[in-house]
Parts: sequence; structure tokens; C-alpha cells
Amino acid sequence: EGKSDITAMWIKKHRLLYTGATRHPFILNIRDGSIDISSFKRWLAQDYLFVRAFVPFIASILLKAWKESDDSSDIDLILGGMAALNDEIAWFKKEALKWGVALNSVVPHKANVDYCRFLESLMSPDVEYTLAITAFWAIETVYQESFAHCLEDGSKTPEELKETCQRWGNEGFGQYCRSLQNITNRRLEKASDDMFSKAEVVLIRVLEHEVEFWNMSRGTI
Ligand code: HMH
Repeated sequence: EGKSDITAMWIKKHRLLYTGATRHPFILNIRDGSIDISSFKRWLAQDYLFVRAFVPFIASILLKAWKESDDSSDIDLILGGMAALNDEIAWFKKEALKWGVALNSVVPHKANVDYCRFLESLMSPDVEYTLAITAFWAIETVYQESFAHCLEDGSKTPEELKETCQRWGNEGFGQYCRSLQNITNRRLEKASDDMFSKAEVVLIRVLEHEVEFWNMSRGTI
């Protein structure tokens, strides 16, 4: 470990917040089969809006990688992520139809607006690649760790939600997240002290936004 796996060190350091984001009651309720379908539908509709905002975010990272990265394989990975989003948006439309959720009339919730605004702040050309890739890695990893938990042995995830959990919980997506983590670690190893502390703050902000995003599914705030 040491200075070569900084992201793993940060996850340990911020364990409580990380667990809050990856083991949220919404996820635990999917896993134990007690999920209220109206919560799931609320999450589905809001996440569709989030994913649409995620497209320009990834495009901005692609641009930063092209300008700043010393490893051209970063571009291939980010491009692959972008291509997967095309499929993901089609999946949201199909899934919404299945659950009777009207995607064209979804009103973004405050937590969603705040999270998308945070993404937008990172899209600025003034924000360094290192910071943006840290956020990207953290955002994807929270979903991977959350939904993979719903597929582990002993989980009682309802059959009709398994496809959703597979989307982010599958091993291929896990590998993709590890590749993003490797890029993030590589960048952080060479980062200045200032960049290093800024990146840690970015990670904390992502985790906080993810908790708020899950909270939204309750529909009480
Ligand atoms: C809120 N975080 C949120 N939505 C997503 N779809 C992901 C992460 C993963 O792409």
C-alpha cells in the first residue's frame, strides 16, 4: 500500500462516510427484499436525470485526459465508459416503461440538482484532470460496491430488481472501477500537496452527494 494506493487509504480514513454511501438503507432494503417499489421508482427517475448530466461530465474528463494525461490508454478507458452510457440511457428508458415511470415529466429533486451542479463545477477547464478523475472513480465505485452487495450470497434481492443490480454490480463494471482507481492512484502519486488535499475533498463531496442521492428515494424530503 503506502503512497501507491492512496485511494484505498482514503477509503479507510473515511470509512464511516464510505459505508454510509455504499451500504445505504435503500441498498440494504433491496438486498433483504423489503424495498418499497415506489422508492425504487423515485430513484430510477432521478437517476435517469443524473445519468444524462453525467454524459457531459465524462466528455469533459475525456477532454482533460487528452490535454493532460501522460498515458494514452486513459482515453480508451474513458471512451469505453462513455459508450456504456449510451447503452445505459437506453436501459433507463426500457426500465421506466416496465415500471410505468414517465421520464419526460420527472422533476429533478434538490439533491439531484445539487449533485449535478457539483459535476458541472468539475467540468470547468480550470479544474485539473486529477480532480475530475478522482470524482469519476468515486462516483462509479459507490454504485459498483452498492449494487454488488445486493448480488452477494445470502441476498434476497427481488427477481425484478436483479437486472438493475447486475448493471452496476457485475464483475466487468468492477474491473472498470479498478482501472479508474489505478489511474487516480497514478495521478495522485505525482500530485502536489495542494492537489492532493483538493482531491481528498472531492472524494468526500462525492460520498456526501451519494448519501443525499439515496436519501431522496425515501420521498420524505
Ligand atoms: C447518483 N451515482 C449516481 N448515479 C449513477 N448512475 C452512478 C453514480 C453510477 O454511474
